[in-house]
Amino acid sequence: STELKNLMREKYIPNKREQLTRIKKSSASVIGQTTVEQVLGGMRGIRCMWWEGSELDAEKGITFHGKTIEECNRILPHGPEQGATQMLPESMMWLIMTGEVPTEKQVRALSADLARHSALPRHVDELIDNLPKDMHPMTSLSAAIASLSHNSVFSKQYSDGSITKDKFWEPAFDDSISLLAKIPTIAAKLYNRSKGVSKVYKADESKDVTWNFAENIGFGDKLPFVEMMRLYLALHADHEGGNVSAHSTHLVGSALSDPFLSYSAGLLGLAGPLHGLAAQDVLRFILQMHQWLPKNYTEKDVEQYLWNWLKDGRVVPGYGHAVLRKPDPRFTALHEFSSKSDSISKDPHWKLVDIVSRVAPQVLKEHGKTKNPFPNVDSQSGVLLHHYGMKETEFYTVIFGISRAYGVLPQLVWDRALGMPIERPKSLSLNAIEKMMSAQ
Ligand code: CMX
Repeated sequence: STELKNLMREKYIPNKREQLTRIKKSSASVIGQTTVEQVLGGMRGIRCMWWEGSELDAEKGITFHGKTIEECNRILPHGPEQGATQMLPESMMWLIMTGEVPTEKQVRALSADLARHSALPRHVDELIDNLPKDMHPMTSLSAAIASLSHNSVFSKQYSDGSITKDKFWEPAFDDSISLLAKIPTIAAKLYNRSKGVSKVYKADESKDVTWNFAENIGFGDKLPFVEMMRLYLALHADHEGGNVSAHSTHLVGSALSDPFLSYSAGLLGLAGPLHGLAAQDVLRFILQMHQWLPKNYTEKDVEQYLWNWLKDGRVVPGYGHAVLRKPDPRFTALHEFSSKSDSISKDPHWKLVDIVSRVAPQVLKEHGKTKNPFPNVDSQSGVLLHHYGMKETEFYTVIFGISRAYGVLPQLVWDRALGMPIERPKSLSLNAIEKMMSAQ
């Protein structure tokens, strides 16, 4: 991470600061208007937030500094093994932070650095050991990440007054690297603990983060699992700034809470069923449906199941999106990966996911409520983990939580590098809204 930090200091930050100064000169320019519908409708489409690493288009889906998932997977450095074809989350993080594609050498050095910083302080180990074993792992993950704040370089330097505002990004960068290095260790400890396994995390500096994580949770000898996990972690990293996990990290960070506290808040948002928890809900939904369906079921049977589900007033997990109006390209990327794999494409649960992805859009269109009847990333992701033997559905959002850190922490570093202020949008009561409406 030393090279990345030096490049940030010498090249990327001065350039971006210059751009900000230029923009601020005409910052009274109007780029949008706000309607009452937006204020009461979850603030959809209001252009009011700065986010650098990725952009979400309703039709085309996510791009990372203008690059599609397919492009990223082609040009970003892969794992160190012969024949590895999937981008690494470390590579994606470099792209998100700098806007440039790292070299293989740069990524290997970053992986090694993350391995070096992966050990947990004793108090975090002890905290986890004392949490109820049946606590949801997202609650435990968030608590453990918050407790890392105890060792935050940013908090320490801020409170002892040893840094000025233009240098805030430096300890924020160090904390972010430390968090990225330790989150797989925490996740692995939680996973192993839930299975009654006690294991000290060992990270090999010649391997990437995903390989080390897989090794520590007992999947290390299966390259197909590691490759799937690399793709999974890289493509869940960032989805623009307005989603709940990204926005809450950014918001809490704007109060100059350190990266551990900020991301702990982001994880708590990810733990909601309308956001990241959908990953676990989808798999449970698919397993339940599979049990209910007759042995030689048809698309008609699936359609019937979906209607029964909707008539009970429930949402179909893994479908719909606040911004997207087409199938999620992250879904498509995972679907393509699966279709090329002999073993996954023969998995009866994956086959059902595949059939649902063809049947559900029609049913949801007819149901007439959701603005986007297509599958999102969560409708595909869990079944892949399940296929490779990770049957503990509660951990699916934890994997999402490891990944999201690769996207939102670079933004937090940028927030500090450009001296972004505390966020404080204007809120309105219903009375105030009515008054403003009648005055028009
Ligand atoms: N099944 C049934 N109804 C759905 C639906 C679905 N998958 N998606 C949306 N709807 C309903 C909404 O509940 C809402 O109904 P009400 O008017 O009765 O409240 C109506 O359709 C309009 O909603 P929308 O504008 O299309 O969707 P929102 O922007 O409000 O919400 C989302 C987006 C993702 C929360 C929603 O589609 C949903 O609940 N999907 C299922 C959960 C899910 O897969 N979440 C994961 C999203 C990706 C991620 O963040 O990880």
